[in-house]
Amino acid sequence: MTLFLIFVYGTLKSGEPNYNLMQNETSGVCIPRGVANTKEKYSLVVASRYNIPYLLVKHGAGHNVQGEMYEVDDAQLELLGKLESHPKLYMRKDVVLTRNRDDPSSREDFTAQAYFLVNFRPHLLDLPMLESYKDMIDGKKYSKHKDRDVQAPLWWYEIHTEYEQKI
Ligand code: PCA
Repeated sequence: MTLFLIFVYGTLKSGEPNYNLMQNETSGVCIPRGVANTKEKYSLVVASRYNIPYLLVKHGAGHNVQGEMYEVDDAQLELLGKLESHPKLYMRKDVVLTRNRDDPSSREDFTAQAYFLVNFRPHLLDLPMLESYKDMIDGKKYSKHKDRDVQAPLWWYEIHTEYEQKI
């Protein structure tokens, strides 16, 4: 069985709104592998009407973002891909991580995959950049898929350059 190393930085982290997807054993294999930070600085912002966390693909600004690693199988990867609308909205891409950032003697770099926002609108770079996501930061509460307005036209234009506003 092939396993993939995934870095989660947002609602899939333990204690956050979609963490249940990482625990449900019927969906697929999902083994916790500890915490890590991105080796490069990235912009992690909360955006859109639904207060969703996005890791922007451009690096250099922001923080060494903190997240959790999981080893997942194909079935779990497919489940996560659906949640994140990969590859239309988020795109899964390699990211270099550092474990034990605070202890240089045992520091270790390795690569995992994370869900990035690639074609992001430039105004996202003006939002507060987080080092570590938590729901309700600045009073912004995440809306789960089931709580979103299914009648509303696609809102992806708010954050993604490849989508237009439909009135
Ligand atoms: N879920 C994925 C990407 C953003 C989100 O909310 C994660 O936690 O990594």
